[in-house]
Amino acid sequence: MSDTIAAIATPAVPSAIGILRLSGPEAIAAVSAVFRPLGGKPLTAYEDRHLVLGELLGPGGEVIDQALATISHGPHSYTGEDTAEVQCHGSPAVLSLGLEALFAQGVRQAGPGEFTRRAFLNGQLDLTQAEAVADLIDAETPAAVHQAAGQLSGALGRRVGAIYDGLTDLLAHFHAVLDYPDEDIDPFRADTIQAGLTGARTALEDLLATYQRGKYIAGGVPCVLVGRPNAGKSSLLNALVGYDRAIVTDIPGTTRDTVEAKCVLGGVTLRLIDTAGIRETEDTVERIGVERSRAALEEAALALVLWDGSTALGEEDWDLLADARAHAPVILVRTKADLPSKPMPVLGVEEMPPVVSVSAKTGQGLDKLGELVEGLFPTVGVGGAGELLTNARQAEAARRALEGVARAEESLEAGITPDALLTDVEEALSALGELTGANIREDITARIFERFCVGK
Ligand SMILES: Nc1nc2c(ncn2[C@@H]2O[C@H](COP(=O)(O)OP(=O)(O)OP(=O)(O)O)[C@@H](O)[C@H]2O)c(=O)[nH]1
Ligand SMILES: [Mg+2]
Repeated sequence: MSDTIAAIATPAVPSAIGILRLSGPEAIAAVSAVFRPLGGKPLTAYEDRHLVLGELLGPGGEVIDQALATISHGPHSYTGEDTAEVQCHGSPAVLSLGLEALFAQGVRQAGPGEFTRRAFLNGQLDLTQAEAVADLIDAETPAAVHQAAGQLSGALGRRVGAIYDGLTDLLAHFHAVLDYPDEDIDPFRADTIQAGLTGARTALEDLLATYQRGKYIAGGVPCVLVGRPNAGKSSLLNALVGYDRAIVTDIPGTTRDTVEAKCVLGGVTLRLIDTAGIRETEDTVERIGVERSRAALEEAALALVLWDGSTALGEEDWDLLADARAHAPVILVRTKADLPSKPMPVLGVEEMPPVVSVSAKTGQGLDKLGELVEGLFPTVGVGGAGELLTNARQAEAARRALEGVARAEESLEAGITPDALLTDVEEALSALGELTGANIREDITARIFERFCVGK
């Protein structure tokens, strides 16, 4: 039996409404002790999920706010336990007094993600849905919202569940075969098993193929800014994130280490990585910086190659462009568009990446840059929202499942005994079980919920 937890579920800043939340066996009793409905009827006399107007009391029994309260008896609640919520005015002082009053009733402060963790442990959500809760809270773009909302409604869980069910059916065939060890696999069964394994493998390959897109939608596209010293990389980063994240000076070689910041551009979350300007240098620190720039380029899914538009494109810019294109899609960015510029270079169609002129100073061209980014990472009309793999944990589990199925398929073709196949399929099933949380280890669960905020 778990204890009763409480938390302030809204941010600690003055706002119109603030919410106190409780879950556990004493949740309803504790709230009833600190909330006095107007009209005299006790809170417990109201139906579940009915909003009741009343007075919220502080630790000394004094009235601290006029508020709304609601109760839900388990298992018909978010966590599956008895729960209660108080909506009061969003004053951090009111909320902490209210929370203190609840603590006086013997409930304790909830840890990060503890409500959702209880929901998962009580079978209200599978693990992919629980992860979707955190993704939804963190969502910065409409695409991220749609993915997380779909996942929360169970789309990914159902997709994985269908593969799981197919493999479970196959196990039944294996067992039938194993019950008659002296006989060869009857050809009918062998065909069914073969078809089932192939179907599962294809489904898993398709699922794994969604990871790249899902990862970019949920976590952002790693996007490196490269160019010669003074090209305007740090200035562009600052313009895109909207504050002075990186140091800007007119001294070439200002940025030494890589600087990261997130922004949303063209409906796409970018994980921008500003880098040291690339040039030959004798300076030890700067040389390490240049090495880091090249390493960042290798990790990037998008490279913005910048050159100072008030100068002509030089040989070093061309080399850098070629380098960048070997690693990632490139957008060529001509900077300082507010200054008199050299004519745009004329390039052959084939060697021409998309080009845009921008000014970090006036903001000119940033919209166009956004359109180009969106063109490379389209966010609308691509379907599959909610059933993409979005994090490394899910992808790793899906990969192990695929390996198990592929091994079983090869073994069957090679005529290996059914019990060997059985082990491989069981491994695949266990990996899929981890993905949805059906059989996940306690320590891994703890790690997943750590990234949640308190009150969720
Ligand atoms: N007029 C104008 N000046 C700019 C613009 N962007 C950058 N600059 C100037 O160009 C100089 C270099 O800018 P940075 O952003 O530091 O360039 P960087 O590419 O990060 O340089 P390093 O870190 O040295 O590689 C600074 O003096 C900036 O003020 C712009 O859009 N318009
Ligand atoms: Mg810089």
